[in-house]
Amino acid sequence: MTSSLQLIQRAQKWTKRTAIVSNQQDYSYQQLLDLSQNIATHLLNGLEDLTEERVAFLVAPSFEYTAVQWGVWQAGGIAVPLCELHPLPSLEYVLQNTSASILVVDAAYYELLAPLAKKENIRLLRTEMLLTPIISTKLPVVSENRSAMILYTSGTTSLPKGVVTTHANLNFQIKTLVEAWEWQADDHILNVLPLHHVHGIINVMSCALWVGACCEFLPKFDATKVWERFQKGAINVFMAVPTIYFKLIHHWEQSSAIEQKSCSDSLKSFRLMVSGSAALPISVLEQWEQISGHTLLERYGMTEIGMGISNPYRGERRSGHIGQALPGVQIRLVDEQGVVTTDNTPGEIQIKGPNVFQEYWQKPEATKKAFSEDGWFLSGDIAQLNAGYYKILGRDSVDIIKSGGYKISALEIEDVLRQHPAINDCAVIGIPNPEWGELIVACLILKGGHETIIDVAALKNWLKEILPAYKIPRQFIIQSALPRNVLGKVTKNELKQLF
Ligand code: MCA
Ligand code: AMP
Repeated sequence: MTSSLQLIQRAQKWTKRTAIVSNQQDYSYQQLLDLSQNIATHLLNGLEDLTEERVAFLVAPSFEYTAVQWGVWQAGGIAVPLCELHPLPSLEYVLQNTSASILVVDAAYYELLAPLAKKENIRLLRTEMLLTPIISTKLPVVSENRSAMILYTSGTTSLPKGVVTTHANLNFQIKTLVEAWEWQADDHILNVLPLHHVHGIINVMSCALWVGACCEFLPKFDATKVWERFQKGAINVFMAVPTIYFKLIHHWEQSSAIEQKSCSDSLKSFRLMVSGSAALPISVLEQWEQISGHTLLERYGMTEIGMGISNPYRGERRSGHIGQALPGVQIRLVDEQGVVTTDNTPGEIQIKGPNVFQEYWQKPEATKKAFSEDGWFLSGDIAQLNAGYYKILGRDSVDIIKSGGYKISALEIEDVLRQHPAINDCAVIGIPNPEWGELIVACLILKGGHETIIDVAALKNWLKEILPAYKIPRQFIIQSALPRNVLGKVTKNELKQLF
């Protein structure tokens, strides 16, 4: 059966090739097509089309994850991948916010989510149940302009917003990278990234599947396992956030000289190594160059736009710079007066093109605010063009933190901290850190005064019930008051000096 979706249609061209390696098993494109069709039929459950119903799924990175995603799309649903690291309140927020009607979960999460699914009247399905063969029904025709996926991203509001992309957006996001980075059918990429963000879903998994290449999954990042896998051969493309390269370098440095040589030798046959999602420190770029002989290709993206700017695959990869606009993507820099800047003058990165998302889920006001009157998406990142290469200078908001490649809202953490019985007020900031990019830290004003003692371990445990580990502050200081400007706003840059 031919699919109306390009990514899935293309898979018919190379049915015998290996699409996915997971849990030490190879799965062909034919197996992926068959299972995803089976899953679509299960999801439809007699309906002709899910007509953009939201299908949330909590499935480990694996062959099954990909098949569920393709199954949702073929059934006409919107894919809402959930994060395995999220505690129940974060999962509940996404399920309620999207009004998901179906939730697919691996067996490990069934007990946790069954009561919530019952409460929200969501059809709960175990992943393994979707594997049982079923007589396939006719699948709906899904046009390119229909919504395909909702990913959650933090911003300058407390709670994350759902970013809705259409199939046309995703196809374009994939195609521009396939062209720019010369993806080939013989490529074999190792995915160590979580699959609820663009980096893992689009740049790694979907680009590989677009060209008939192979995507191999590790269930989660582990430096020892990554180096072991590199040494076994076959992998020739790798993409990760700077924190991961930092951790791989650290592991290499701890190894014996023989081990180091073997690790470095294994990278000689690689075609491409990419870094993104956060600024790549020049020290990491240089150390990796020494270890691997590769100059990391740094690129810039956002959940709302996929990738927008990239250093070239061929040609100079300039350290400390993110490169040039990708094919078909328009970029301009605009200063505080609304004037488009010229070379060497800072401005906000604004983006236009078929890559740009459709809307924030059920947030028309936020969507409107995210665009200029003439239709450019306002990134909030400040950059400057230096002799043909963009360089990121910072962000227009101190309330957005990038840690480990995750975008985190300081306001969300502050709102949670203020619910703690001992905390009167607080301010959360990110401070520069070589490993994590930014480290989350918090300044607390306690109800009992600044001489009160608070059990930090207990506070962290309390936070872990509500927030994922990567959003938990790593350092706390107690003050009697927060520094504020004449308007009463906390002066976070001043606060940074305290840490
Ligand atoms: C975890 N830990 C941290 C942090 N995260 N400490 C400080 N800061 C953090 N941010 C601590 C944990 O609490 C734990 O400590 C220890 O580190 C190990 O935790 P674990 O979860 O195992 O960490 P890890 O596996 O080493 O995680 C590091 C990681 C992960 C692999 C870099 O953060 C990651 O997968 N990041 C990628 C996120 C991503 O894909 N971003 C793309 C979104 P303890 O042992 O004390 O408890 S951006 C995007 O998609 C746009 C479009 C783009 O441009 O790409
Ligand atoms: P997210 O919302 O998780 O998609 O994160 C997008 C943000 O990550 C961007 O707005 C940038 O602030 C940041 N980012 C992505 N790539 C880079 C890069 N190469 N250098 C600096 N910041 C980056």
